[in-house]
Amino acid sequence: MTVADDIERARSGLIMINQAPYNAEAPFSGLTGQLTATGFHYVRSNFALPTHDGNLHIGGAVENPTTLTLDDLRAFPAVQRAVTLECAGNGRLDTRPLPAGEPWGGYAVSTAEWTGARLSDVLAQAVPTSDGVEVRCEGADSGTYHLAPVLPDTRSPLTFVRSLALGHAQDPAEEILVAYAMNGEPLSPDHGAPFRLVVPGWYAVASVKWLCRLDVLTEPFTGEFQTGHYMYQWPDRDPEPVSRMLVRARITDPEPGANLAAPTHTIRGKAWSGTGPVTQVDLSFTGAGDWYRADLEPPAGPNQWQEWSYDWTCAPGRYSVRARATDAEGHVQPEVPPWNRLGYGNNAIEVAVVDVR
Ligand SMILES: Nc1nc2c(c(=O)[nH]1)N[C@H]1C(S)=C(S)[C@@H](COP(=O)(O)O)O[C@H]1N2
Ligand SMILES: [Mo]
Repeated sequence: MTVADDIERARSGLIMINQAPYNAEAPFSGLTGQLTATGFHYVRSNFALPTHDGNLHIGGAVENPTTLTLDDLRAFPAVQRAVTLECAGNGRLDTRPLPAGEPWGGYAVSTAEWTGARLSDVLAQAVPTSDGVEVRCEGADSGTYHLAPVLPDTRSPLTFVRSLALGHAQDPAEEILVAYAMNGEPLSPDHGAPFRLVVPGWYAVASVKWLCRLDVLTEPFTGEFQTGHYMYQWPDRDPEPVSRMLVRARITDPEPGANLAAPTHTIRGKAWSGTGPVTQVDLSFTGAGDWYRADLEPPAGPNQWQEWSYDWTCAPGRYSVRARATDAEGHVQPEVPPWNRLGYGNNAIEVAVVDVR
């Protein structure tokens, strides 16, 4: 088995949407369980797979610049957490007019169990100085951006770099991980081997893969993947950075195009939000008007999707089944995708057309 064979095999369960760089959605079954198996976890990479020399350099405005290896990271207290990651472009295909960008349907979302060191512990060892404001997080991947032909502002060679507010990065309660294991195995090349950030609650662009440098900055960071891409460019108001995941529900049973037998079916799904637990999921079957409260499971952990179900009594006919989630901050899914130039954050209510015979 060569490395290339291993990479091919790891991809075989996914729905590929771009060959190089490799981008792929989870299959429908990636959303049905409480966790997504690694082979079904979506992959989103802006550049070709990089080589990584195994070192994590920590510098910038710190008292103890340091270089950590995988073994060093394993020596920190380990945190194991299920975390729902969603690409900010998930659902782009359902927005109109259709923006440029990866044509994600609705399956660029998955939940894996990640193990790693807390970023707060890793930074504490380097001792950020008091004038630090952000942490610049660099991936080992770089190159010419694959969408440069349609997005002229990305024509020069780029490296994948993001930053986090220092207070966010240093807060142990946020449980930001420098993760080295996914579902109990070392990270695969596509998911950021040998280690990556996992930033719970945030659109997964923040979860820098192939992490190779952390630098504490005394000025806010600007860069293509921070202030160019991954900005909501609204038609009618100032741009805003993509940050926490917007509240959203997905239907996982019935499958799309299902033809169900009357008189009953248990509808199931997932719901998540980056701004607190989901507190309510409502279902509708007819279009405008009727909403019925689903049974919602409490969160199995602070950073993962919740399961919901609804015992539906159904007569033969065609139904437009919608599931609408509300979170603890009172955010509710909109009917219409919130349009922005690059097609981020489409959390519009899903409409599943279901035939009952
Ligand atoms: N270094 C690096 N990190 C990255 C990316 C990337 O292109 N390069 N893509 C980001 C985006 S946009 C997403 S949605 C997630 C996807 O993580 P996954 O491939 O493990 O699902 O990784 C993020 N981290
Ligand atoms: Mo993403």
